[in-house]
Amino acid sequence: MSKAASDMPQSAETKIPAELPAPLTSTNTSPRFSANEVTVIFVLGGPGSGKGTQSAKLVKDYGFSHLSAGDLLRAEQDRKGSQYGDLIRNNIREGIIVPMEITVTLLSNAMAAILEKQKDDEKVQSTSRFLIDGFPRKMDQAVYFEETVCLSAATLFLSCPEDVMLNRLLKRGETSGRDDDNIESIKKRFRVFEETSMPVVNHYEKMGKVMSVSAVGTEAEVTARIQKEIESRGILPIKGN
Ligand code: UP5
Ligand code: MG
Repeated sequence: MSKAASDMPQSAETKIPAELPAPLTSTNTSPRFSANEVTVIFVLGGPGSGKGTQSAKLVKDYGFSHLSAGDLLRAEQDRKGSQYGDLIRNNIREGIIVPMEITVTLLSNAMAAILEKQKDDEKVQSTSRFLIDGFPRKMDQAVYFEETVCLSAATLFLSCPEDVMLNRLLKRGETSGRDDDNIESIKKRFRVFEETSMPVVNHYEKMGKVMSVSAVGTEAEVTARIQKEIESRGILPIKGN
């Protein structure tokens, strides 16, 4: 079992194949982190909408910790000795969602590592604010994460037409080296986003938890829209605090 999986409590009711990490919990009803102490904002939007780009800006402006589910999966894929490397590689190339237990375990452990680091440093309390980028991509992931890891405070949704995203991804694909920055994979990613991930956005929208921002325009224009939305909602300390 991988280190990530062995860090997690075992479940008696796992529905996943034995080689995958056990779910975080089956009977425990309380999340690993309290939403009173840890603020989680999901960042959702189609492939190439600018989730990573804008998250980086929010880290700088508001002191968030940024966790990209895709980046964590790519790191696990490349980690020597990972038993999930091939599975993750194949799923990403096909634009298919990796079994949620793997992604949630990676996210939960990354959050724990960051919180552990800040424990002794009262000046770095801002790191208890997390942007979780590219997750949850499916309704069951959203439920599972909120039940076992942390309740989300809000979702930032970057709304972007496919033709704009396609151009950005093809351009990035010239140099990115990402296995999924090719036209076949991109089309599959678009379809999965519409069919599987948009229902998550709609779910949080109904709960009034979505900050929806147009991701068309320059990076600076999109950033300005996000800042306006975040500050008008009053869910975060004002910039620089
Ligand atoms: N760019 C950004 N903003 C721009 C702007 N305003 N104007 C002009 N250009 C702009 O941006 C993409 C490109 O556009 C960059 O070159 C950037 O400079 C430019 P980026 O910020 O990287 O967009 P992002 O939305 O982050 O695009 P990304 O490709 O990362 O999105 P995906 O959602 O497709 O990728 P992710 O890494 O999240 O997931 C990849 C795969 O991992 C999934 O398909 C899935 O197989 C798997 N996965 C799971 O299984 N589970 C998960 O929970 C998460 C991922
Ligand atoms: Mg990204």
